[in-house]
Amino acid sequence: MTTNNPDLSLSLHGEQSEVALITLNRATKRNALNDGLILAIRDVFQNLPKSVRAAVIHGNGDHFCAGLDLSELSERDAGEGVLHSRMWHAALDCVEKGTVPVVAALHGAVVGGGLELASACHIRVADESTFFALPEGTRGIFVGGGGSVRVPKLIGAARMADMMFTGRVYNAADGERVGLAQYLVPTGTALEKALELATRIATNAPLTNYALMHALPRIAEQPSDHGLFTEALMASIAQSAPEAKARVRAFLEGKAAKVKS
Ligand code: 1HE
Repeated sequence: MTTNNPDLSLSLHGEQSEVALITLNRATKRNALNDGLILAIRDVFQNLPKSVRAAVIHGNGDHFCAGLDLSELSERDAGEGVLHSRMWHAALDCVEKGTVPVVAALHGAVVGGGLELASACHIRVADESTFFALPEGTRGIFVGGGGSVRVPKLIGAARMADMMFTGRVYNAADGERVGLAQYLVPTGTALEKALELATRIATNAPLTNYALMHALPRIAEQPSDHGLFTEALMASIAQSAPEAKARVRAFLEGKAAKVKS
């Protein structure tokens, strides 16, 4: 299935078309994100088909994404630069605060805006070819796609500053160790693993997934007292949903899977 931009495609997977696979299709430019591609990402996440319960994003070719298309950087003035960055923010907010959890399947370069895109996703699966970097520091620019907000939440401000001060590149294993990815898998298997995870996520109650996407990150940023109160509200809403009651009943009747080690 194509989107309105040939550099981005969408296909539906699973018995009920419950998993959306979104593919960056600009391998000759290492999936560098030009304005058209950023707007296409915004549009695709804003308009996912109703059947979709979870999504996967990955890149065609040897790399996930080489970041901002540097050939477009040329002649923006300060005001245009603000609007450009805000355009990225709006698009990546549609990924992070959209309707369904998003799993990023990573390989090769996950750099600059590519890391900003990956960090807007809810789960990152990196294969062993993956490397993470923020070359903005050495290109004389700054992150503008939400990186200074999202990356420190994954690895802390000190590690992010180090990446930008020194041009440090994290390989896949070190990236997983510091928190840039939650899963590390053999080269060539990130997409398979990401689809497996998304298929599993799609079986959760939608309200639980919604709470994980929209309540948890807000609670984590609230003062403890506020956070505990918000948690109580969310817990109460979730457990009063008919689907939650049915799932708990199924467990008590021995009809639902147990937690396995
Ligand atoms: C690009 C870009 C790009 C590749 N914009 N065209 N991002 C960067 O600073 C990363 C810049 N890219 C790289 O360091 C390398 O390209 C890679 C390590 C990702 C891959 O290397 P390689 O050897 O596989 O490919 P290549 O030969 O370097 O690139 C292939 C083509 O893609 C080539 O174009 P061609 O016409 O000569 O074939 C490259 O110019 C093109 N290409 N990366 C434009 N990024 C919201 S703020 C976000 C801030 C940022 O993201 S700053 C950018 C950070």
